[in-house]
Amino acid sequence: MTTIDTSQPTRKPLSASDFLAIDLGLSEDERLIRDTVRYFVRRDMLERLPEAYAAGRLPDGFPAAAGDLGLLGMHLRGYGCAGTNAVSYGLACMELEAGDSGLRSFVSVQGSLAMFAIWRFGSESQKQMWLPVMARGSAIGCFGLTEPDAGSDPAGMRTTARFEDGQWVLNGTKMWITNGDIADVAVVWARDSDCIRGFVVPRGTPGFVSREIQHKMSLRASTTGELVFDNCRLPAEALLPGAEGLRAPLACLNEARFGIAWGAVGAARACYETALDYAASRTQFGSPIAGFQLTQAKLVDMLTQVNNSYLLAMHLGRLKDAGQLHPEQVSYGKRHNVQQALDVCRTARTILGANGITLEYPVMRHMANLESVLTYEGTGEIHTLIVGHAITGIPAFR
Ligand code: TGC
Ligand code: FAD
Repeated sequence: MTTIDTSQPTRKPLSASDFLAIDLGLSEDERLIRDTVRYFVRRDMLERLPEAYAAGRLPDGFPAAAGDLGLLGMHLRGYGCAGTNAVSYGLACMELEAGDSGLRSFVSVQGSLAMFAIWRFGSESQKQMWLPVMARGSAIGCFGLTEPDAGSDPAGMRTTARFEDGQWVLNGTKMWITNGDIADVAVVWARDSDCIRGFVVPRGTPGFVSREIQHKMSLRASTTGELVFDNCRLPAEALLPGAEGLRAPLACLNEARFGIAWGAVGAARACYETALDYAASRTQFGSPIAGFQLTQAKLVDMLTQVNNSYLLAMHLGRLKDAGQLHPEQVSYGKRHNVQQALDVCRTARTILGANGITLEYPVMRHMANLESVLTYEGTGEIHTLIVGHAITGIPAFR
C-alpha cells in the first residue's frame, strides 16, 4: 500500500516575478524589512517619482522618511544605526531602486559612503557628532572622491591637504558628487605630502562652496554637485584618523557597490513587471501582445535575467554575512547586475512601444538612471579589469 508523506510542506504557487522562489530563503526579519521598504516605496514614493524626476530633485521628505525607517547606515552597528545584516541592507536597496535609482543612491551615499567612512575611519568624537544625526536623516552627507580630471583613476587626484599652523588647508575640486549641493557634511579625500587622507568638512566652512550640476538626463530624482575648496581651513580634528592611502576610500566603495548589485535587480524587476502587465493588456492584431511568441521570448529572457541577478545578489549577501566576501566578487556582482538591468530595461521599453518613452511608465526613467549606475562606483570597464586582474594576476589598468 502506498503511503502519502504528509510531512512535506505544501508547495508554493509559481510566481511570475520571483520565479525561482528565492524569497523562500529569507529569514523572518529579512522578509519583514523587505516588505516594509517595498510598502513604503509603493505607498509613499511611486506616484511622486515621475514629478520629482521631471523637476530634477529627490522627492520631498525622503531623507527624513528613510531615517524614520532606519534605512540610513542600516548595516552599521551603534550610534543610532539599525545594525542589520548585509542581506537586509541589500533587500532594502533592491526595493528602493525598484522605485528609482535616486532613492537607492541617496541611501548608498549616506550610509555606505559618508557614514561608513566616519564609522570605520573616524575618531570617537566624529562618530558621536555625525552618525546619530545622519542615521535619522537630519544631517545629509556626501562623499567626494571624483575630480574633473580623476574619475576611474582616483589615485590621480589633485586636491591637496596641507598641514599648516595646526590646521589642515584643502585646495581642489570634487566633481559629480551625489548630494554634494545639499549635504550638511562632506567626506573629502585629498592628498597630503605622504598619501591620500580623508576629512570631515561641515557645510559652511569658509573656503568651501558647493553647487548643483544642472541639466542631467539621468538620475534626475537625485541631486549631484561640485565641491570647491579654496584655502579651506579645517581644525586638526577634521582628519579621519584611521584612513591612510587609497585603500580607505576604496573600502567605502566596496560597501556601496554591494548595495548597487542589489539595487539594479530592483530596477530590472520593476521594468520586467511593467512589461509583463502591459503585454497582457495591450491588444494588437486581435490578440494581447503577450500571446505572440516573440514577446514571450523577451519576457522569459527578462525573467531569467532578473532571477539570475537576484540569486547572485543573494549569494554575495550570504558571503558578506559570513565574512567571506572579496571586493573582486563585489565587482563581479556590480558589473553583471547593472549590465543585465540595462538590458532588461531596453527590452521592456520595446514591449511598451511608444508608451515606453514616457514618464507615465517607469521604464525609460529606470533605463536613463542605469546609465549613471553603469558609470558610477566604478564603470563597467573598470569592474571588468578588476575581475580580469583577479583571474589572471595581471593588472591591465595602466
Ligand atoms: P591599487 O594599487 O590597486 O590599490 C591601492 C590600494 O587600495 C587597495 N585596494 C582596495 N582596498 C579595499 N577595497 C578595494 N576594493 C580595493 N582595491 C584596491 C589596494 O590593495 C592598495 O592597498 P595598499 O595597502 O597596497 O596601498 O590602486 P589603483 O590606483 O591601481 O586603482 C585601482 C582601481 C582602478 C581598481 C581603483 O582606482 C578603482 O576602483 N577605480 C574606480 C573609481 C571609482 O569607483 N570611483 C567611485 C567614486 S564614488 C561614486 O561613484 C559614488 S556614486 C554613489 C551613488 O550615487 O550611489
Ligand atoms: P573616466 O574615468 O574619464 O572614464 C571614461 C571612459 O573611459 C569610461 O568608459 C571608462 O570605463 C573608460 N576607462 C577609463 N580608464 C580605463 C581603463 N584603464 N581601461 C579601459 N577603459 C577605461 N563620484 C564621487 O566621488 N562621489 C559621488 O557621490 C559620485 N556620484 C556620482 C553621481 C552621478 C550621477 C555620476 C554620473 C557620477 C558620480 N560620481 C561620483 C562620479 C563617478 O564615480 C565617475 O563618473 C566614475 O568613477 C567614472 O569617472 P569619469 O566619469 O571621470 O570617467
